[in-house]
Order: sequence, then structure tokens, then C-alpha cells
Amino acid sequence: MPSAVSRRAFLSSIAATVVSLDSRAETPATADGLRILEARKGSLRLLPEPAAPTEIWGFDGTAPGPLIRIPQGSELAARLVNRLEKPLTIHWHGMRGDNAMDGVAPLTQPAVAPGGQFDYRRKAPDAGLFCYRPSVSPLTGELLGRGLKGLLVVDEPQPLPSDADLLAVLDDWRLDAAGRIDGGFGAAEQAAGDGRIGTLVAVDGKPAPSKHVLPPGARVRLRLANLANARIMFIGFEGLQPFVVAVDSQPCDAFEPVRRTIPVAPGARFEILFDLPQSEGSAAKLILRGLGEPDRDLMLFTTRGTKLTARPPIASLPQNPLLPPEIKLAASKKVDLVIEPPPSGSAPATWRINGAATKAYGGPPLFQVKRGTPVTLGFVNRADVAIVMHTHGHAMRLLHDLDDGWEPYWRNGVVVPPGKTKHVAFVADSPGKWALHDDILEHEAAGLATWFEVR
Ligand SMILES: [Cu+2]
Repeated sequence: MPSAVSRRAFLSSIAATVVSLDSRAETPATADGLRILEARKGSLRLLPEPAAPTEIWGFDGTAPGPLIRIPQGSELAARLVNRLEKPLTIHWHGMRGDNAMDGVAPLTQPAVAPGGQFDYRRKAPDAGLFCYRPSVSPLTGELLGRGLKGLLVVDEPQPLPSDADLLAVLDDWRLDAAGRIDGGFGAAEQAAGDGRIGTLVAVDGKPAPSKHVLPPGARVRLRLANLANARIMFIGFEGLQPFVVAVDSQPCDAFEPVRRTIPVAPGARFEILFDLPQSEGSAAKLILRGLGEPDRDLMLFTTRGTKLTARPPIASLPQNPLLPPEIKLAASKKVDLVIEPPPSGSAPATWRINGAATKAYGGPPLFQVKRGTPVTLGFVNRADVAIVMHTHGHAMRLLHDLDDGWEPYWRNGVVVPPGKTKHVAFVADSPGKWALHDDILEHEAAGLATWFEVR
């Protein structure tokens, strides 16, 4: 009879095996530590037979691409090999600093031409869940919409105790009836509206829901990333009590989300801990709330086997000591972005920032600051659709609407509902040219994209 400890260790190894056996099989490094990420065509079974498998573009021909997993403080070294007919980069979404490795063409590097390659080498000072994906203005929406995306996990030295460590790429695919990817990228109604919303919701490259069988009482660490082009996902938890322990790669004090629901915008990551029910045969699940469509199941959990002994209450990850303990708002550089949607019926559809069309990453910077300057940004959304404003290279605080407090977690991207204004603050502590854009990629391609310079 194995002890609880060895049984837990055994279960952890099962969970690790499950993760490494799926479509996100971890990519091995070469002798010099370089991981090769080959962008090429592949196919994915998204619709049941008799539909044909869907032709996709993916890193190593899969979607999501291979999982990259490295220890905190180590070097991330990856070679992008472009076997597609489009220019590419890899943007390491959520990583702070190291501007030359941020992978935004043409802002931080020229795009890698078909047949070319590019080596990324950068330190990984923060532990957390990140993603990797191309950023090539204005093609990014098509590159992701055809499947170029993957996860990067930077492991903290002392992981939170858990019985299962699950990763989930949430995505949606826009398919025609035959299962082919809808080629209508850049459509004006998507650029001016909600973006490219997929017809098929997927978890890890397979139609939702994913199914997980674990022992009663198992503690689950679940790391979610929304890698869809445009769908803002409101995700509810049923049959379990979730605690958020990290948002957008940065740990926070563990908290139970209001109404057991989290809003997960494109590009957002959440780490959640929960305990499965104590009784065998119990069910728990994650649900994608409808917002005009029926609710649908995302992830289904069933308990089976020997009950595990209860663990101590869920604890927080250590906070990131590299982030500023305070941001001097009164002394901050204040920049408002008044964001206006394309006039109805206009083609091409062009968003405007502060009254003018931007030239995205090829135009002048929105602002320049000296390194170390606190910055407050106001996002004034004059559109009747939500936008998701993403700042590269920095972690931001979302400020309260009515006082100078802030939400108790860090963000890379914030949802600004239709007609609303949101303020964020951060310390511009990394020199370089940083993209600032809507992470609804059809909005970004249509001009809701600019940049700032830290000198
Ligand atoms: Cu990003």
C-alpha cells in the first residue's frame, strides 16, 4: 500500500505525462540549449469525419505548438525557422524587458522572410505562464487564426503543492462547413466589430470540452491562456471553489473570483488552484458563458479512484520582487488615448487614436519617457465594442475608476468595455520601442496599434 506521499508523487508524474503526451509535447533543446521552432503547414482534426482534417499553420506543424518549459532565471533560446510563405516573428507575450527580443515587426526587428530563420535568446527573470506567437503588422490575425501559437512555462523554484498540473490553451477556430479555415482575414466588419470570432471553441487544439479524470480530493493547478484572435471568454466554475493565484504571468494574493467567474480576454493568462470534490464519481467543470450564444462546457472533471487526504488551505505564490512596490501616480507621465472606431461602412476600416489614424508600428511613437518614469495611460473607448489594450514589455496596474487605488494583480492587457474609460499605471523600466495595441487582432490590424519609447 503506497503512502499518501508516494501516491501523490505518482499522480504528479501521471499528470506530467499527460501534459507531455498531448499535442503540446515539450520541445527538446539542442546541445547548445536552442529549441528549434519550425513554422510549417500541418493538419488538425477539428471536425468529426467525414470532414477532412483542417489544414493549419503551426509551430512544428501543430496547434498549439510545442510547450516550452524552462526554469526561472535561465535563458530562453529558440530558433524560429520559417517554412511558410508569409513573414514571421516570435513575440514572447507577457515577458518583460529585453526589447530586441520582443518580436514585433517592424518595430523591434525585421520580419523573418520565408525560408529564413532568427535566433531568440533572452533571460527569463519572471516565473509564470506566457505564450509565444508571431507579431507581424498587419498579418498577425491571419498568422494566429491559422494556428501559429504556443505556451511557454517558466517554472518557479518551489512549485505550489498540487496533484495535477494542467495547461489549457483556449482558442476558437473559424471554419467553413467542410472544416477549412475561413479565409476572410481582414474583413472590414470584423475590424470594426468584435473581431474574428471562431465557430469552434477548442481546448488544446481539440473541440471543447476536454475531459479529465482525477482522484477525489485532488488539488489541481490549472493554467489557462486565451489564444483566440478576438473572443473575450467569460469562464465560470461549477462544482469546485477556484482560487486565482496568478494573472498575466504575475503571482497575486490568492483570491476567489466574484461569482466564480473570470473574464479571460485574448492574450490573457490565469493560474487557478482548486480541490476536486472528496467523493468518487463527482463532477466539476469550467463553462464558457454564452453572451448571446448558449453556454458550453470547456473542461470536465470527474473524480475516480482512492480519495486523497485533504491538503492545507490553498496558499499564494510568492510575489514577484522584481516588480515595483509602488508607482508614484502623482509624478507620472499621463497619456490619454481617445480611441474611435472606424466610421460605419468605411473600407478599409481604420481605427483612430487621438483623432488620427496611426501608422501602427511604422509611425512616430505615441510618447517617449526616460527609463524609470511612472506612466499612467487612460484608454477612452468611444466604440460600441469592447477593446483589449495590451502593453508590451511591462506589467501594469489597473487603476480604480474613482480613487487612486488599483486592482490587486498585475496585467498585460485590460478590457475596456464599450463607451468606457480605464486607467492603467506602470513604471517604464525597460529601454526600447514597445508596442501598445488592441489584442483583438483585427482591431490591431486596422490601426488600433501604436508604440512608445523608453530611453
Ligand atoms: Cu504581447
